Amino acid sequence: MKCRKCGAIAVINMRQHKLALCEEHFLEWVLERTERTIKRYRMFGPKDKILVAVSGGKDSLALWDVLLRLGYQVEGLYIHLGIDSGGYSDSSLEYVERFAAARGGARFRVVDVKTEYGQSVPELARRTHRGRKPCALCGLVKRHIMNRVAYEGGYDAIATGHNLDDEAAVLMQNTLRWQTGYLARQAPALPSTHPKLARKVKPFVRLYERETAAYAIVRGIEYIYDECPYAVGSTTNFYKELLNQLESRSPGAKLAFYLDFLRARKEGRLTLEGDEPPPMHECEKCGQPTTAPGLCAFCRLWVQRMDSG
Ligand code: Q46
Ligand code: ZN
Ligand code: ZN
Repeated sequence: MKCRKCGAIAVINMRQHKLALCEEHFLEWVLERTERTIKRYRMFGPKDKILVAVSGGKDSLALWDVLLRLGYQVEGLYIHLGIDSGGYSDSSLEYVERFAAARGGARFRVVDVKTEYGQSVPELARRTHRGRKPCALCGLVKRHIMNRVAYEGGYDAIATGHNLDDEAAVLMQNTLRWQTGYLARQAPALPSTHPKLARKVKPFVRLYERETAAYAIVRGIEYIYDECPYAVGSTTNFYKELLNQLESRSPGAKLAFYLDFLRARKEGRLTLEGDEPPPMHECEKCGQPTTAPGLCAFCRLWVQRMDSG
């Protein structure tokens, strides 16, 4: 297979785009496609300060690399969740450190949940969720910390490495259950709904997981290969497999599924409940915006922890 641009040996063949590219032209293509996505959805500009949430995995490190190469003002945030008695979280942090060191000390900060709040995410889940999978809780903790760090550090946007496979799987999950509230919030860029909440953006939404992985490999980015142990067997992974079956029969199906959803919303052919943000209050304890008066869901967790422990 040859590169369509220069005729050299191709490193990737993207059937969904009918495009094969060599190393050099593939890297260039990823940069251009990400930049176009950032502009199309008005994610941020060169003057904005971006906080990229990094997990040590391929998507977030590739995103950090792309944003640095595109010249954006970007800094990393690693949230140490204390997964697997620290083993999984410790080794993913090492990948983040190595990545930053290899880029002349790219700036990032670390928030250690246990050090800062007294318990790791699995410990907190054992107490408050009776040992059920910590994912729902983990999502809540991560969102709270990202919002706090972005607000305190004066960042304009929080970027995450979600790729097309992630977004299409969530879209499928939400559609099968007609979760209109969730569907309404599923967007490549979520505007800020409160002065204390930064914009949320996903610059990789138009890249397949296979493409972000290829980018990381071609760029020589070392990343944690294993998934978080709690992700194994998750519903999202099940939907990803289903979509991959569809994709192999019909290349481009995944991309069309997601982009047609965005288009239908933009053109007003699909209106969803939840389009209007609910009124916000500030949490009595941490000051972060919350929909209900009193304590926010994050602060309630720790109060609950003390009661039950
Ligand atoms: S980190 Fe946290 Fe994920 Fe692990 S505990 Fe679940 S939500 S699976 S993205
Ligand atoms: Zn080429
Ligand atoms: Zn709070």
